[in-house]
Amino acid sequence: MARTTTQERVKRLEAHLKQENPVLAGVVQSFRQLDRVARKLHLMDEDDSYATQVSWWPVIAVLGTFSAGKSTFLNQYTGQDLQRTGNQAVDDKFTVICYGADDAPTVLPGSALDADPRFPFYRISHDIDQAAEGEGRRVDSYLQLKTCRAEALRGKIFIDSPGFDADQQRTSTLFITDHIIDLSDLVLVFFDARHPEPGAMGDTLKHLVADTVDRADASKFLYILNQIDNTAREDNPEEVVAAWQRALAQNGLTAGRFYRIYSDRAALPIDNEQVRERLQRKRDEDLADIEGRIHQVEVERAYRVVGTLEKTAQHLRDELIPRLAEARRTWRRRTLTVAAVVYTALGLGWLAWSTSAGHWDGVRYTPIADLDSVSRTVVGVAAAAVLIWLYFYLRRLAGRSVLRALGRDQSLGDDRDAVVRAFRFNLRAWWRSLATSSPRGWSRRQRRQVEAALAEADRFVQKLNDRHASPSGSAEPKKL
Ligand SMILES: Nc1nc2c(ncn2[C@@H]2O[C@H](COP(=O)(O)OP(=O)(O)O)[C@@H](O)[C@H]2O)c(=O)[nH]1
Ligand SMILES: [Mg+2]
Repeated sequence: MARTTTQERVKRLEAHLKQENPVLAGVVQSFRQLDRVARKLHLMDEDDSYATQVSWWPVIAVLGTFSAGKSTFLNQYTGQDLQRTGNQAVDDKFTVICYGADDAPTVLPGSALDADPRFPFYRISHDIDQAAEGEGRRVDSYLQLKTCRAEALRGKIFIDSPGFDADQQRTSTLFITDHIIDLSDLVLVFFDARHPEPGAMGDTLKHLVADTVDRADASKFLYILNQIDNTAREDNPEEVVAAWQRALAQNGLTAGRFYRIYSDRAALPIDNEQVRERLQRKRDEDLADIEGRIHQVEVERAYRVVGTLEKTAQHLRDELIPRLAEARRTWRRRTLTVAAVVYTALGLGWLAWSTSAGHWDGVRYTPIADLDSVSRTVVGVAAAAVLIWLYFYLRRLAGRSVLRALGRDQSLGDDRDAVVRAFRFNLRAWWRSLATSSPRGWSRRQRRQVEAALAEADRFVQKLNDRHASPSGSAEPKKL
């Protein structure tokens, strides 16, 4: 059978992960195993995969004002000259940056992201269209994808953004910014210490700070005052920082997650030795914190993906299969009830009719008494055939009524389509006995495959622990 496009993509995903994170490549294999089980049960379309429902990479977004040093930070972090930098607004696109096997950085247009479910912008053009009509076609002017073989990019996706200015932003850009904020695991919000008047950018602060501090996922935002080296030339460097802290506090950010850094590469020389040392120490501390957080989301994401594998397998075994078995039992009950009623009615009706027609002579049934044995057999077989056909007819009627009930069953939630599809597949197997409640396609082999996926999930957690747990045993990562 020709492999469908989704399956093709999942294959590519696996190949990609083999280079980047072999543990997760194994997880893709387990997802594909579950896919096969689900397809066998017809719970899943041929062109579908559990693997596409997982976000495989943690997303780290870098947002902030124009020329705050976002691109410089990413270049430094990756050790590559990936993004152009400069004080003029050099790029007005969102750039998704991820690991690629090629030595030379590769740039792909936004439509590549739009079409690829591995990335967080899958079908974004459709969403952009909803926010700003007609703009979806221009997805290439909003987004691009850069891949590059940089160790620092392994296992994560960064998003560099054009400078944010709430007053000048177009609906579509605002929409993408909000979309990015929603899907990111970590958001670095950059401000620029060169502009010591944070009061002048009220709307921007509102969007990037006030609107973010009360979110349920507020802890994923890190607010970074960059280019702190510039303050060295001020008479009172601390005052610049204090002004920012006040502005952020006015926008609701009172505690923590406020960092002060600068880029070694881009910084101006700091003459005052004392000031230099102080700024640098603070910078090193804060940078270590930020990098720690980046590493943490990567680790958490890996655990979460394995957790999703485990949940998917358990859900299949403990919810979907029992629901289908239950549906089969209802089907059997209804079939038996209907058959009992219909056969009894038929029997009684026939008895009444034949009695009144005088077919019974004592204990003999006269209409067949005169037939020869061949004809008797023919009549008997014909009668049995009609009764058997009737049974299958009633069985199908009962099955259809169960199918309709499943289609209306709100308690199935997101599983409804899958369960309906799988049950319809059961209905078609007229030869399978209703005595078994085991869903069609669910044999010992399938059960073993699901158990194997669960066992694998445990092994993956072990492997991740081996990789990420600190050898001293002090910080055993939680199983998420
Ligand atoms: N002095 C100083 N300049 C910086 C720093 N980071 C970036 N720059 C400069 O600021 C300008 C804007 O940087 P860029 O990374 O393009 O900003 P973006 O618009 O936020 O991506 C560039 O000329 C950088 O060289 C820093 O920490 N200190
Ligand atoms: Mg930039």
